[in-house]
Amino acid sequence: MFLADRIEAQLPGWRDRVQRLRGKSGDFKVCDVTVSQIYSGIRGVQIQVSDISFVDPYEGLRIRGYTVPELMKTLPKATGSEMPLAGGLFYLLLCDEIPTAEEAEMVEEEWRQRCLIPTYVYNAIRRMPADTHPMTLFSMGLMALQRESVFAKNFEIGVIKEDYWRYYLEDALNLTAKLPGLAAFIYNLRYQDGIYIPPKPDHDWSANFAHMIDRSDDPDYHDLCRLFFFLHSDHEGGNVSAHAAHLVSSALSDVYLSCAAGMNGLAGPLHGLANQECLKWLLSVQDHFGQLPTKADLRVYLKHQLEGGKLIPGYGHAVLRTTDPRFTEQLNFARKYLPTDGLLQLVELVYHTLPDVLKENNKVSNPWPNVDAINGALQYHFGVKEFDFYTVLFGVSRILGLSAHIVWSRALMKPIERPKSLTTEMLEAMIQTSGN
Ligand code: HAX
Repeated sequence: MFLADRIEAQLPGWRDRVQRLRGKSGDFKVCDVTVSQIYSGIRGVQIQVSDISFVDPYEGLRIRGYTVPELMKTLPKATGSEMPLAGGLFYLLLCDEIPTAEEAEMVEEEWRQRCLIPTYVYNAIRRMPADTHPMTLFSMGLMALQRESVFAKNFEIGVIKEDYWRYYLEDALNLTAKLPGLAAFIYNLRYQDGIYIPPKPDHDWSANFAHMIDRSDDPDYHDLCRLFFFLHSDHEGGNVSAHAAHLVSSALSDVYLSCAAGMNGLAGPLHGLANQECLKWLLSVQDHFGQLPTKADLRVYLKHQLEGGKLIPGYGHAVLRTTDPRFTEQLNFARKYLPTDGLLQLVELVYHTLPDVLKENNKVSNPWPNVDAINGALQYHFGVKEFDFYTVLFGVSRILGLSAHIVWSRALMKPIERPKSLTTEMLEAMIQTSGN
């Protein structure tokens, strides 16, 4: 298979490089860990290597070395669209090179061949109570699909460690192929009386999601899906979902089990759920003013909110120290496609007002918008108004990145992760002995 061939060609070089680092520089210290870092979520401690993506505080996300604007220009586009094909992005994540249009289309074709979801998966989801959170249904769908794992079956028979990644790659392709269909099934079951719309063979992966939730006649929404699924696909290895998926896969849990673990992390309010909070907040500002406020009125309102201890969702970031380029790309989309949408005009006005107000508060490390400051407002415009579904959309996209990381972790034969914990008493004794 062409993706396996591309990865295989790079493997000897990568395995040698890691071997050399471990052999020659095994004792080299990357960083020391402080007590406050231990007590604040191992924040900033560099604990793993990922060559797939990196978040630079001032440039934002780089995938395989390319910035978001560079990728918007260079990734192959969907037919008749300016937006990237998800197939080309997945090729880049896995193979470390910008694909040709033909290679991107080959991944899309692989997905078309593998997109059928077994009926038992639908039945398992249908049996859940109607008010189950869509992210729980999504995670359950991934777990139900685990029965199909090619790696788990071959591991039972016995395969050599050097080849594990081949089966992980098969699982990654089989799983990612089914994501638009799984998400659309959950959306239709929860919000559209369980309608079923089969995928179209001439649609790309992203556009098929739009089609399957009955947005066939809206090419602009197809483009938004292409943009959204590209922008949310990866954000290096240290965030909760990436780290959870990586950790679980290190126990040789297959791609389905590992990505479900990642999605359970993404479902948390401090991670993937932030986008729905942001939209709720924007709507409350819109309600408060009744029309687009002046900058001066908005400034007074925002200052009042911050003085009252309100956390403004969509602003700030643990790593970024600039406007998230994923926000900028979505703002460009809004300006071009939806220039008269009142909510998106409010997003832009907040962007021109809030950072200065946040800067006045010295404790905020980053006053700039993150990706969540706009993505809900865009979905809302196109009638996808069910807030609790937004994290599923995020998950569909993020599994592209998670599964690519996992395939490469097995290709480089990374061992099981097993850090060590210690007791408070031990920590106190260590500090006392050191004389601090
Ligand atoms: N509004 C008000 N106060 C803010 C703020 C904001 N948007 N961002 C940070 N602060 C405050 C913090 O609450 C903190 O106050 P305390 O010391 O009183 O606790 C102080 O500024 C310092 O925080 P920080 O160092 O700037 O930020 P952290 O690295 O601790 O946290 C967060 C980063 C993204 C969690 C934070 O900025 C935040 O809560 N923002 C709003 C929620 C949000 O947009 N989350 C989505 C993040 C993107 C993401 O990962 N999506 O998946």
